[in-house]
Amino acid sequence: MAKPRYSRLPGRKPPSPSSSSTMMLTMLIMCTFVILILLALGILSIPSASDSPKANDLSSIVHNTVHDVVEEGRPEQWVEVISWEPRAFVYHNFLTQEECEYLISLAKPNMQKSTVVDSATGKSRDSRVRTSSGTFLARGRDKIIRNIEKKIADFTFLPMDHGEGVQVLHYEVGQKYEPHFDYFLDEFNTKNGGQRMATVLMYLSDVEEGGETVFPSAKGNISAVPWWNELSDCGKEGLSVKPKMGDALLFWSMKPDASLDPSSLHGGCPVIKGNKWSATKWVRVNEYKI
Ligand SMILES: O=C(O)CCC(=O)C(=O)O
Repeated sequence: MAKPRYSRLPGRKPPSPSSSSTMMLTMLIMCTFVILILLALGILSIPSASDSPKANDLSSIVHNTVHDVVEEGRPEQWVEVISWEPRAFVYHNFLTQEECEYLISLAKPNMQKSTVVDSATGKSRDSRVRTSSGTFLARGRDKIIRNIEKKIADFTFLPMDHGEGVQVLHYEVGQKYEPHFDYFLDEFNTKNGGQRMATVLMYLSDVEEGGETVFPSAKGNISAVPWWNELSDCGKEGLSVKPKMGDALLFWSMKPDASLDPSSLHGGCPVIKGNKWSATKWVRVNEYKI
């Protein structure tokens, strides 16, 4: 009869369930202890709701920025969120001084009294609502314009061929553009490219006083902007951006669900002192054929 085989090694007892749970408890206590030490030293922090700025909390906008790499000999570039209703962003030093001067020099010989679109007929007409002068520069007309249009496409994430030609505007003292929408309410103007979904407004000059771009229906605490004390009375009627040469304001006329955004109502305040030059690029939902 075969004999049962026994191991010569001393027998090991399997761990009892109570000893393994004691080990786990000890490890848990040790981990908690380590986390508490890291929290006390400030190496770890618990995110709280008050850390993240609320939408429309304009007092936080100076911190709400994205900085770009600083190129040698070029002013710093950074993007600032100025509002979520409407969605609006300022890209500081978007254009160089040379680009601003180039756009003005191209436009100057062809400036004409600005018009507005009649929402009943869809046709352009003269109006006291808009007293500036302006002209269009054809899309892609030269290398410098194409380079600016490429920068706009990168900023907006919208294709270059969805953009209309840049419209250069000039406002003298007293000239203005009353609050209006950039989207159309007629069919005629949306045949080519569909609705206007975003606007990039580039400031080609500083303005000594007035000339702000104002959003009278923006939601939020409009007086919390850092430049509040520099604004004209018109600028204080809403969320305002003070023109500064080279800066670009991007705002959306449509919400992310593609419905029209009435909070995008905006206007150009009367210039009180100095001159205002700006360049507007309207970007459509679809390709804009030229
Ligand atoms: O000049 C401004 O600040 C506003 C211009 C504007 O509203 C436009 O071009 O649609």
